[in-house]
Amino acid sequence: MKAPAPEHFGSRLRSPAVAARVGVWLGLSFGVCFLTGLVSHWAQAPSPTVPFPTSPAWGYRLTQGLHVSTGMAAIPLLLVKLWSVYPRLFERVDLTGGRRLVLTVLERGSIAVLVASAIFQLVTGLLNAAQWYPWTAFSFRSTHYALAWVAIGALLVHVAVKLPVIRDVIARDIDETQHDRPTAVETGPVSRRGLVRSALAASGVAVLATAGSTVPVLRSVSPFGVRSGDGPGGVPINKSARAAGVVDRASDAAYRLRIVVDGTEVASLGLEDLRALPQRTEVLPIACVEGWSASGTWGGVRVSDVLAATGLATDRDVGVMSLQRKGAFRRTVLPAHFAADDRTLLALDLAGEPLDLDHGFPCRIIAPNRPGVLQTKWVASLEVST
Ligand SMILES: Nc1nc2c(c(=O)[nH]1)N[C@H]1C(S)=C(S)[C@@H](COP(=O)(O)O)O[C@H]1N2
Ligand SMILES: [Mo]
Repeated sequence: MKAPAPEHFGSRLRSPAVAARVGVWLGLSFGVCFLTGLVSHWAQAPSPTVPFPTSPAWGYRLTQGLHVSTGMAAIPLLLVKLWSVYPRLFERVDLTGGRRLVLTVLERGSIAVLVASAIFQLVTGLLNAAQWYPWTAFSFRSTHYALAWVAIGALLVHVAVKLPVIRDVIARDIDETQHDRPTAVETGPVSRRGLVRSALAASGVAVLATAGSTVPVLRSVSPFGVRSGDGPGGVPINKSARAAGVVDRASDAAYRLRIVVDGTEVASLGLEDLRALPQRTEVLPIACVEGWSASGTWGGVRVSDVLAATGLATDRDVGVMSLQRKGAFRRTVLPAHFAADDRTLLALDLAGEPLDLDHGFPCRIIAPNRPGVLQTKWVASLEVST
């Protein structure tokens, strides 16, 4: 069997005119996805040099919704783009001459890295948004983050190398043949313009099919919005009390919230003690890193009031320990400025009802502009170091 050559691929649809146009949209999606990904990484960092802001309260909901939507949008675009350029894999490479050799190696190498890292990012992101974690060998967050830099670096090199061609074909009519391979003659039922439009339409469908998990009015058109269904109080449930293994401890009538300073318990508050403190109501979203989000009306006590009730100031980071014994999210850190924010609650109620066991009963953290993963449920203790 002989390897195919570029002339075996006759379709006129495969042209720089198409690749560049789809590429521009793909580049935009990747750019927004990368920047919003950086925001998410920053929001989850335990103590970043520049503190993550507590306002606007809906900020993370917006950026993470954009992150997952632009990632979804990129999937059909990447497929069409790869389809439109892959015959070039079979091109014979002319390796004579130093300058050309360097350029070829740079171009081909950056494309190999770009394609591999782009596919890796979209596949792992998609699986994560579907809450399916088939990997055990590596941490999703650190790998997805590291590969994002690889992908964006390779993308910038690729755009720089291709810029002259991109500018030229974008300036011309899409059907111009200036840059086509001489063998590209075949015409079919689909025009180039039609192909680009279909790619964009497919991308729009991919976004709509998932965006319902963030935008309530889109729910009916989102068959894949993983958590588009409602949980108690109109907020979906991410991990149930049973799955977290906390049913007994969380429903124990003898529950007390422990306040710990430098490793020693200095006070403890029962539910009636918490109810006796000033009660506040805040409308704040749960915005999961997996892309879904939902707004809730939370009632409860300010974290700063709880600390003040035991004589503590809110000028330090507050460790939040869950009743959950296993799992990465059982302990989180509420940075000092989050703990001090008036909207940051130890929530006892959702939508006017006591918290459901699955939403974190007896109490949970709910803070503005905070990734869902850090909104710790079934709080066992608040811990401060002096
Ligand atoms: N203790 C504990 N708290 C947790 C989690 C968890 O697994 N354990 N999951 C977090 C994640 S990833 C999200 S998105 C929110 C979801 O809150 P909800 O289930 O009430 O919607 O809870 C967060 N709090
Ligand atoms: Mo989450």
